[in-house]
Amino acid sequence: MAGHRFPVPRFEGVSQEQFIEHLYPQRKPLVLEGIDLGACTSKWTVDYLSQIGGRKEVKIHVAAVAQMDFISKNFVYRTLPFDKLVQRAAEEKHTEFFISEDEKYYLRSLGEDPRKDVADIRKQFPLLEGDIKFPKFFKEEQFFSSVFRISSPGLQLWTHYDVMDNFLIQVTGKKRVVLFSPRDAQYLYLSGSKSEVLNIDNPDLAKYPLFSKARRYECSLKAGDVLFIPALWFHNVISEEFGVGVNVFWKHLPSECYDKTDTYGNKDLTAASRAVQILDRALKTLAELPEEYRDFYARRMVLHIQDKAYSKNFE
Ligand SMILES: O=C(O)CCC(=O)C(=O)O
Repeated sequence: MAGHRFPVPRFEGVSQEQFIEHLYPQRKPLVLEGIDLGACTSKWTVDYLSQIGGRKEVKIHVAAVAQMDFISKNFVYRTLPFDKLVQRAAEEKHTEFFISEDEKYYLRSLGEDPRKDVADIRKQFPLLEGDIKFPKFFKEEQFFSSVFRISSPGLQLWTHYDVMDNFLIQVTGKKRVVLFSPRDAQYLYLSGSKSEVLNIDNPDLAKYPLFSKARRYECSLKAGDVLFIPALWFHNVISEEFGVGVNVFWKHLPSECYDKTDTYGNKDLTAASRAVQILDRALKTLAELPEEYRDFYARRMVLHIQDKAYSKNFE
């Protein structure tokens, strides 16, 4: 595939000061190695998680294929006790299954009432809390959520962005993450916060010709690695092995900028949603014009937006 590829830089033994003063302000993805994450990286085996994590019911994504697609919804939601989910996600073939014996599982843990509560594994899995330390690279009051990410081997999660800053902690297993800059959104064929291009390694360029222009940042995560994913950076995740991850979202901006009904960390900022609604109204108004005039004023509006709202500071 054509297009630019960049490795995500890796940093070993970074201090709180180095991260906050030098790395964080660049707002680019990076992998932190050697962060003290507690005992989870050695303790969280399938047996241990099944015993200590308990039998709490969790809602999971189940698919017959490895490449999960949120737009066409090629998966179903099911519930399983946490211990069963861990056991099934760790096996390649299942004797008990919902769709097929080689179905894939994905857990993105939720709050007690997902419509109202954000996920915090310390609350939903209190017996595991003592095993994991989150990187202390943001203030406690900025914390938003902590989420279990447990996936079957081979599972690929669709490309999407979130609106909060994020540490993706790889606790066990290997994962490949491909990221795209928010500045390349125009090449990603977006439907809401998700990209329509599922097969990022072998994309259908007849259908998605602009995708080859997207700059691709790539890293492999192993147990103990922490990937910093700045808000709005698109990410696509492939679990190369059964793996357990935890991601921590935190608020980079003042709390009032975020949508108060957002429990996932992926609803657009309130000012962005308002701007989009106003644009939709402007488009309805433009539709009152004959085609030749609509086209002319639409082009002028695009130029006006570029002039007034695009940042001059990004490469
Ligand atoms: O690691 C995963 O399974 C997905 C991670 C992710 O999408 C996130 O941290 O926002």
